[in-house]
Amino acid sequence: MEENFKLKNWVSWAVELCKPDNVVWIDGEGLDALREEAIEKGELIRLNQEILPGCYLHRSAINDVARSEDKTFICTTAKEDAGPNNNWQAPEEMYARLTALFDGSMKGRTMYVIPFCMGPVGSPFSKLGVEITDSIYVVLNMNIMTRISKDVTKLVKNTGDFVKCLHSTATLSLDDRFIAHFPEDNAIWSINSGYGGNALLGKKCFALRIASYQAKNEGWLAEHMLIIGIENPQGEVHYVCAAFPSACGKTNLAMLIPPEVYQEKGYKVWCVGDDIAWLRIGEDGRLWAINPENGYFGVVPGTNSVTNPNALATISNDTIFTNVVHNQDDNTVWWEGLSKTPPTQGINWKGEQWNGTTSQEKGAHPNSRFTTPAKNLPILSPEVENPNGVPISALVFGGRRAKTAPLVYQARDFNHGVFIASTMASETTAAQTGAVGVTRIDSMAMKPFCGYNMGDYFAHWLDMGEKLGDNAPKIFNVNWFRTGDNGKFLWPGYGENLRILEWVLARCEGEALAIDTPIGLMPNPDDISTEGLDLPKEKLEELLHVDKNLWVDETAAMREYYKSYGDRLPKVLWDELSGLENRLHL
Ligand code: OXD
Ligand code: MN
Repeated sequence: MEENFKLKNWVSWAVELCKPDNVVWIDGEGLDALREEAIEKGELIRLNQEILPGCYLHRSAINDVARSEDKTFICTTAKEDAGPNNNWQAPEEMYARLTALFDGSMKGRTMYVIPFCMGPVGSPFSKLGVEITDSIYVVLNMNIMTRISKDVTKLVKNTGDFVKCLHSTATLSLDDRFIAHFPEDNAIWSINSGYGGNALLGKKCFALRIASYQAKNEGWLAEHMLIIGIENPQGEVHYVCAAFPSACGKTNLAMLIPPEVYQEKGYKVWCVGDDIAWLRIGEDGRLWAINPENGYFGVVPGTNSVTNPNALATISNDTIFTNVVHNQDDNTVWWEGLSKTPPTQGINWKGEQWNGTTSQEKGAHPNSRFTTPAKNLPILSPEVENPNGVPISALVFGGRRAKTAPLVYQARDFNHGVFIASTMASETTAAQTGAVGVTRIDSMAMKPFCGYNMGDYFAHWLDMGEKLGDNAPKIFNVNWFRTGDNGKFLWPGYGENLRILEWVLARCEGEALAIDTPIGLMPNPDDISTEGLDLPKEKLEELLHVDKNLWVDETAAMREYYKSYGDRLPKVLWDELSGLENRLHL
């Protein structure tokens, strides 16, 4: 009873602050009426229901198309607890600033209250949240991305234990846009953005920033990782988690279709998750993972029947498209990379008339997205609802690097793996506002998502490694994006990435050789199967080549980066860096 009070009290407080005209509770039912309302208001366009049943198009404000990292804050009492990896403001100051902005922000609007569950309902991994929002688009997206039901509402009421997520699109003012996290209070306040990563608060804000903080305190990990199961011809499934920065192909890897020669041998891939993994040490001492999400919020451009046929099949039903081209010929959607025949009668992501054969500008925004339910994915893992998750054999990290990082290498041991992951760098993409193509260190692909000081986060990783001991998954680094002198990608990527994961898993099973190099353990070109693939050996050699001079420059950047964490950086990692420097100078 008292627990139920917590929810009621919090909602009453939000009503008093935001002053909506009415309040609607969301339990997953009756959403058709909301869809109709959104269509009437012009927030959604119903697409051709014969070709794309259950699909809708949304266009966001032009200044609101990506995560706003400069507007994202971690508000801990002590500034050092947020760390140099986060923008910080004192909680009382941020609360005061945002209280003024939320005051009356929902006048003339409806407030939606959405109790939701991250992770399978009833799983020991799972966590509850409640998002308050004034956006139907957010309600409909949250309904795809999280678990929402009468049972979840009951659970939230009965336990009173939930992350408080307050969101208003308010005026969409860029100047007053804030995505503020209060890890010490289990609270998130987001205002003036309707973009997924800023507004669907179950995703980055809760499942990564708040959850990473909870995970540190409770002894588990919340990571920016896909989870896939690789079934070998003997029918055994081994699971891999892989972390890549935003828009570096996690969704494509999570949904990969094995190359034909592998299919013929009986290989299959099962997708558990494409973006976030929550990992715990199981009773058997191994690392187990669940996907806290219930759908996919994927980058659309480039998705086609070659790059990701599974995604294409999934998004032909029950999907919300955001900021793609509206093809007026048949009331469907189009984006760059879908086909070679763009519509001539189109409306671009900005809402302007657009002719794909004559226009110089892209029709879909580079960070345009689909939101689609996991249940529609043809290769959805049967383990996705398993409350205990799946056991993880390997942790793979990767970035987008034109040179420097080779196609694949393995860490010597867990601590070395933490070092590799903490210093991994990648070129920025359109998933965040700001310049594209700038190389930056993005530790564990979590730099924009870690809800506390990353020095402490590295220490937590090392601690997890110690607890896991011999049961720890092996750690690898991959780079699908290496280019040759002509600037073209050397590696074909997509389904062919299975060839690399095959080596990774063989290493985990002690069945593949590796050579010791200054940066870690690497395959010989002959250790990577190229059966059925037209890839000259010289290319594979180039992909696996390590340029010592580039790595010496790289270690200088690592040193600068580590310094920014001051005494919060674990000594073990300084030792690992010195070890790498020594090996490079030999
Ligand atoms: C995402 C991101 O949306 O990383 O997954 O930006
Ligand atoms: Mn992501």
